[in-house]
Amino acid sequence: MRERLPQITQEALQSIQIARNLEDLKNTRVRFLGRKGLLTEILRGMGNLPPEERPLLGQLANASRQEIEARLSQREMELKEEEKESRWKREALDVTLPGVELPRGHKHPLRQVWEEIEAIFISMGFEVAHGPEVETDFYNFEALNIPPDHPARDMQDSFFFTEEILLRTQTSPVQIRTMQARAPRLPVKIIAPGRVYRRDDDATHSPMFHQVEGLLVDTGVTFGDLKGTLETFARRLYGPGTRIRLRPSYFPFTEPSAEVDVSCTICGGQGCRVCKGTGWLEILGTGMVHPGVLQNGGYDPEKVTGFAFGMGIERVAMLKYGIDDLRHFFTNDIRFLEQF
Ligand code: 2NM
Repeated sequence: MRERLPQITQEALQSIQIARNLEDLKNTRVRFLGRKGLLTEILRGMGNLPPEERPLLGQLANASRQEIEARLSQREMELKEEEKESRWKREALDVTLPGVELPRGHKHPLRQVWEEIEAIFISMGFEVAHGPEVETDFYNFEALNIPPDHPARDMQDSFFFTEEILLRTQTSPVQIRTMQARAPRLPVKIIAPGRVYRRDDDATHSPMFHQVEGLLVDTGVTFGDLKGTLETFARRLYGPGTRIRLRPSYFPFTEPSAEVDVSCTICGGQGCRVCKGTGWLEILGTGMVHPGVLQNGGYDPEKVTGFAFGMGIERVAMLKYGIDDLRHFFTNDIRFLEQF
């Protein structure tokens, strides 16, 4: 037994030294100091020794036990410290690492063009007006001088909720509502951008699309004001070299009426695929506001005149970027959208 004791002590100290974690250490403690541990067995076995040998062996065994206990708690502290250290390393926030880059979105091309058009007219002193998308027959048609037998009123052309209520087919009802709210104050100088709805669906027509309409009512407004305003607009939108031309046309709510062409934004007027060889692109409808429409808005057509115009935002965007199919705007294919 006297030989076994130093041997067991050495084994225990070695086992403590090589313990890699607290679990190892706990097993070591059990193996040597536990109820059936090696050192415990020696102490128990002392009963079988001659009485004169007991005190010395008891002393030695206790000394061993104390040394093992001391080394165990020292090693335990070391291992706890190591585990804390490695947990810090695992969980620490390294502020020098590059951040996670989030994909950045941007405005839809139609919204970009919408805001560009708005900014140009705002810079010329126009205010932006809004109104409901669900309209009455009165504001959408009647007040705009669109007669009851006009084809636009047909179920084929508009979305009706009832005979009287429909989705607006243009933003002109906003102009009537604004005039009525303002009359008789002057000037009325507004643009009305927004969604409009028509029963159309092909490469150049969508059942929902976007329009900007404009209206200027004041004393002494002339066709010259109309032309100068729209020429300024076209040059701001498409560049200073842009020319415009007016062709006679017809709208129920204006008289006289005209279509406005701009020199082709792709070829500059030489003739190409986009302008179909003509050198011109049609982008606007316009005219002097019909006296009956001014009257419906609450203004006296004997005292004031006005001009109005309207354009489709999809069409302006298609001509600006050379897009061949309007349905690209609504398919939401990211490969299309991220080009703008
Ligand atoms: C167009 C063309 C010509 C227009 C007329 C009015 C109103 F309400 F003042 F009568 N707003 N917008 C107008 C005139 C719209 O779109 C092609």
